[in-house]
Amino acid sequence: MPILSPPLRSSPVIRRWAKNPILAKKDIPYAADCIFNAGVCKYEGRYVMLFRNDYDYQGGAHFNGCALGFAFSDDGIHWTAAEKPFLTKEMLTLPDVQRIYDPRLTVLEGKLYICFAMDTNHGLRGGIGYTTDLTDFHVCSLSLPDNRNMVLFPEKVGGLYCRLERPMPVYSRGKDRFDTWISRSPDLRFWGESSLLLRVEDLPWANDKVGPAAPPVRTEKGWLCTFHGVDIDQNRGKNGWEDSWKKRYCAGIMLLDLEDPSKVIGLYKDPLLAPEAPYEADEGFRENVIFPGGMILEPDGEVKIYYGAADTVECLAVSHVDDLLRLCLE
Ligand code: BMA
Repeated sequence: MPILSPPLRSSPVIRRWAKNPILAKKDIPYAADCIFNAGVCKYEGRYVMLFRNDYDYQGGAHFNGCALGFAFSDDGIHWTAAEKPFLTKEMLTLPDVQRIYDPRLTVLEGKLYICFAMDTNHGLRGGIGYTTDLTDFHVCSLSLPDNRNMVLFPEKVGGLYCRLERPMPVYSRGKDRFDTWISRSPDLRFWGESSLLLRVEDLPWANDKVGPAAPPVRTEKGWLCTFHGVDIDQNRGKNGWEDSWKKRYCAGIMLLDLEDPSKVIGLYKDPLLAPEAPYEADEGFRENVIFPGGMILEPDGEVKIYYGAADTVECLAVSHVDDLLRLCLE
């Protein structure tokens, strides 16, 4: 497929892993169709990934199944999926819940937290939970509708826990025009002190939404944060398995103040990663989607960024922290 208009290109400082995807349906020992939008962290001596698995495709935009599954790795590159899913639709006991998806992982005070999106019959909620042994699941808080793409900072800032999120205001902003916010909490349960962080209009390449991607990573210059930015064009037609898919998702990068993360102190004005590779732009359920959910800063400065491609497979791209900081601050 030709590059979408307007053309958007990835930054030269980031390199896709040559053997992408790093995880796909063929790697999963149970029912799976699309493996994507994973959270990734280092936990108890290994790399841990929690991926989204949409399965039992019914045509159009509909999958009967949506599950979350763990995979593990010693190097962050080669992954082995657990034998069974972590959470399936059938395991959800609340009567109102339809599905839980798009997990993000943060190790905070030694505990493995999972932020997630939850569709209910009465709106879309963002949630924060944790697991103690990779099998149990405890929910700490659920937002009011409509909110999602929550990510937790890996430590308290100024004595409070912090999260980024993307509420979905409809009445004040028109239909689809969603921005990134930051909120704070004394206990991970009650959230407030919310403020607007990054607006769609801050990005020349987005016209639809901007939301948190991987949980923030501490660097000496600030909190390094990826985000997703979306542009929509009504002239786009067939662009995946559905009759039409008109959006494009790219990854962006910014830097937040270490002491006060409600301040953006650096922002790269172009996309960090734009859909270009065949598994991002030409194949899969929704083409032209890059949706990062995990970022790991290695001791030697390498940064691994994990992202869902085309809502179908999980991929890896690598860069160096100094290059990413330069992009944000130039
Ligand atoms: C968003 C979410 C993501 C998905 C993206 C592109 O609204 O549903 O899970 O990757 O759309 O389809």
